[in-house]
Amino acid sequence: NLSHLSKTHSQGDEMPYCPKTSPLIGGPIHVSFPSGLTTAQVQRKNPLVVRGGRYRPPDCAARHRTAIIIPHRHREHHLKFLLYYLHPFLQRQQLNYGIYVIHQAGNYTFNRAKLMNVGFREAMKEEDWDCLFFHDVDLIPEDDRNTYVCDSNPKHAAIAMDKFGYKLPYKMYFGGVSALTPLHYLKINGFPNNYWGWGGEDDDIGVRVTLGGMYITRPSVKVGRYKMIKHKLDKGNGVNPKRFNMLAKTRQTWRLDGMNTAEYETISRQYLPLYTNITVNIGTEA
Ligand code: BGN
Repeated sequence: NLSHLSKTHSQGDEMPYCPKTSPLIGGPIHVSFPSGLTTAQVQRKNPLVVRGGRYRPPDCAARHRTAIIIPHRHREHHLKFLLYYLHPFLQRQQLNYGIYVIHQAGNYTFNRAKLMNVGFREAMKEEDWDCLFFHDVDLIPEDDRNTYVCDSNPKHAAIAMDKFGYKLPYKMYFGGVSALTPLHYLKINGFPNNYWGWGGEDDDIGVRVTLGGMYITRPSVKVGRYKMIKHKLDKGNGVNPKRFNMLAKTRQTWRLDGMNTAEYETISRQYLPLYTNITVNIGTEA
């Protein structure tokens, strides 16, 4: 009787677990940005992705449930390329996954970290995800071996980005793409809600990891490679001049500001073919 080795799928049929290492994983991925790409094409290339951007392997029971959280505003063009690469990439890794785009409503200054808090709460309402990947919209993974599963400690995945010469820009860098389990996330009281505009919020999250008694893990520089889609600094996301002062106080503020204080109003939740789109009003700076 091998029933202890298999898991019941939603359809009720028994399936073996997927292998520990997916046989579909290759190595480096060639990333380019074809000019005529349309969302309809991305959909056609991913026939097994279902409503809301969900997927599970058709022939084995996934060992991991990963939610991808993407903060977003006015970057539809980038999103299309990210979905084009990310869906097949996650499928080759044989994950049970879902993609959530958290769209900041209005024109007030962008707040990446607060949108991540929204994404965490909204994704966990729907499914018992065991790993959350907090993902910039403009970063494309360039190697299949960069598996989108969590480690025993928070993981910084975007270790080698082309714009930094495929090296870490500095030792404590935690930006771009990072992965936490729900337990890691709650241990650090989530992310700060008060970083409006560009910069510093990722460093704050990195400091929280240490304050929460954990450390940052990373894939190798060969594997954690990303290509950034080139763009100018966005309108509505100017450099945050307060970031230095705020970052100096993280030790005093992290328990008072974070998951426990994230307030927002969900405007809509759309289950689109390639992702779940959550539009949210996150307010303005106090
Ligand atoms: C750092 C920013 C990060 C950003 C990286 C890479 C700050 C805080 C200064 C104390 N940090 O300098 O937010 O992700 O550069 O661009 O600005």
